[in-house]
Amino acid sequence: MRDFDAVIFDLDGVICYTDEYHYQAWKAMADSIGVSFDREINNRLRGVSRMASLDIILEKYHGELSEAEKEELADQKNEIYKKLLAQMSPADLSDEVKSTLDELRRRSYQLAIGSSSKNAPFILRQIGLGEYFDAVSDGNNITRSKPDPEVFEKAAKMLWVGAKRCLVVEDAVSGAEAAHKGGMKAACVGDASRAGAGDYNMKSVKDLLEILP
Ligand code: B16
Ligand code: MG
Repeated sequence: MRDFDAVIFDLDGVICYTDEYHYQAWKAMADSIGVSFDREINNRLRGVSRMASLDIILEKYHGELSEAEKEELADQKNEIYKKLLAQMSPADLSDEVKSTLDELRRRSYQLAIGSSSKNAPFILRQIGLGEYFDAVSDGNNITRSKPDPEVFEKAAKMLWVGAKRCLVVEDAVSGAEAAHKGGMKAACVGDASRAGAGDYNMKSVKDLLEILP
């Protein structure tokens, strides 16, 4: 018997890469209020929700901001970010990721997205995967961000698959932690793989084909 029935993919850092766009957009916002922001701080924002990311950036801000002012700054960043996302196209989906997804589908696994991003549906449309997944759980249907397991639990529920039968694919340590808290196993790439945060720590997404017969 196989160990899993469904695979839940994180989006940013697993299916495609939008960190450079996040960086440019946060940098423009930070510059506008005179806060220093660099790639090291940007790395801490991986898998973190938009408002929690803003709080990290504002650690260097000397002053008081109301909740409304913070919302305004987050909106400002998101408008810049969306303009950058509009440049994305199916060419931003690698052959490796697409062929791995297709092969997993051929092997009859259910495939879902579990992303913190509220822009997930837009990004998926941009890269040509708008109608591809059996379920999309993202920043629009959750109230708690990773490492809380909510986003993955909701994806499993949409698929009608129990937590133990789901494998989560993540690039962020907080995402692997979220999978574990939700009673799921995690297969990691990138940062999370280097940190040994997964039950499987992979070199790249295609290694899933060894884990999932
Ligand atoms: P948004 P993931 C995450 O996506 C990003 O890694 C993180 O940097 C971002 O702050 C978060 O989405 C929220 O994104 O502002 O578009 O709602 O890795 O969970 O797919
Ligand atoms: Mg990610």
